[in-house]
Amino acid sequence: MISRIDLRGSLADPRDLLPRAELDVEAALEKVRPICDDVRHRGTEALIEYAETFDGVRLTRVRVPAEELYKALAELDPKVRAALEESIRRARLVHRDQRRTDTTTEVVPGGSVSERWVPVERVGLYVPGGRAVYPSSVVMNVVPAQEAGVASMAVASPPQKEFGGLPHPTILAACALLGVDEVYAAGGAQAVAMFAYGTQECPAANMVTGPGNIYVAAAKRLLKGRIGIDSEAGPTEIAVLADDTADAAHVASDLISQAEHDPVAAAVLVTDSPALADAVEAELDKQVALTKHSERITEALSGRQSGIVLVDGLEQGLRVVDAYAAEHLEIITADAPAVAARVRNAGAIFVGAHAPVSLGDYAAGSNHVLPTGGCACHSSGLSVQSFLRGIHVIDYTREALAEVAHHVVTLAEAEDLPAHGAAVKARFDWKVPNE
Ligand code: HSO
Ligand code: ZN
Repeated sequence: MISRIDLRGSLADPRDLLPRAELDVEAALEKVRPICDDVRHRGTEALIEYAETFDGVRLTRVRVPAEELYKALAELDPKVRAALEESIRRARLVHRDQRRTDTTTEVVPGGSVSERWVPVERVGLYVPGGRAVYPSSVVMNVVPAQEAGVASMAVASPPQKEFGGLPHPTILAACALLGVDEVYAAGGAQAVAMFAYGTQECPAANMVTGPGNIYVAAAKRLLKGRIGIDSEAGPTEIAVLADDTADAAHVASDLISQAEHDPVAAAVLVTDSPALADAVEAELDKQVALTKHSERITEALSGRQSGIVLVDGLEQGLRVVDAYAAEHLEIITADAPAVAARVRNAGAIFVGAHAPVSLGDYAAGSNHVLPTGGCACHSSGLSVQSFLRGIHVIDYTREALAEVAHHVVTLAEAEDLPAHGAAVKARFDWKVPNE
């Protein structure tokens, strides 16, 4: 079912040999542009019409009444509630520690530059509602925003026919558990446009985060600038770097776990052990047949974006996983912490035999909104930092300015911007010290 790529002895750039699913966000742009414009001009009325067209529900309002959130929480299965509470508790522990402290650097006596970390004022968090229902994504978006100190936040999730036009009750319950009471029944590109432009019911936000389908990604690309975004978030990916110490059944179950998300999800095993490769392949055949979503898992594993990659040894294995820059990377080798420490590109690294990706999806304390599509070579996952802006504060006395004024004037002249220099000269009656 899964293809094999033999890189042993190969000197080629692994990037060219490891295929990825292509997502044509550009093509979706043309579809979402009129939708976003419509929401911009007609607001709630447009959102209600799109809910009818895309979600098959007739809404009278888009904002979910707060009573519905508390009702959903009261009706939530106590086991799910306990699990979500533990997930929230762990995520808070980790994200609280991410908060950067402000810095002040005295450049010269009387001249300092500070960096003040200030939270974004208002954020919109998008929670998809398609193939799967992800209350865990509510946790992963809300917790870092709250720990960053974001004062105003709203959640949007598609209206569900089966629940009378409300978002899924588990999503509503998760919002209530987290203390978020501003929730909208809006999905797709129209939800992103609602946050970007604001509507009669929903004030515009400064930033929108959260995963979504290709239309959500396209709307984020289109409206970026007008509104801040986290990332475009493509299909999920797992890469496993394993040697002959790994348990083939566990490796196979981890690959399957992320293939479960989507027929275009990617699962890649990189190993120097042909015996492990054979054993994992056999395990995949065995386990996929027994799992609930075997159809889409089979599609994901047999797609050109997935494969078992054979390498000469760990050194080449590390080069391959760095080139791939996976959203999730598991290291299941001898001395896994040492190997993991050498990885440069990954959204998140799961170390050793007892840290499967699904632990991170729900309850490790880490965030599961991570860079996909190779973006891990330049971007990070969602964190407290995503919701903060570092503002430089420049504070110079007359004496401190005097000391450097001639350099400012020189550089302004070198750039043929004499008015820049004049702004400094004027403060010294046009007689710049040291000039
Ligand atoms: N693996 C997904 C997150 C998730 N898994 C949510 C289960 N629920 C992307 O990191
Ligand atoms: Zn997952």
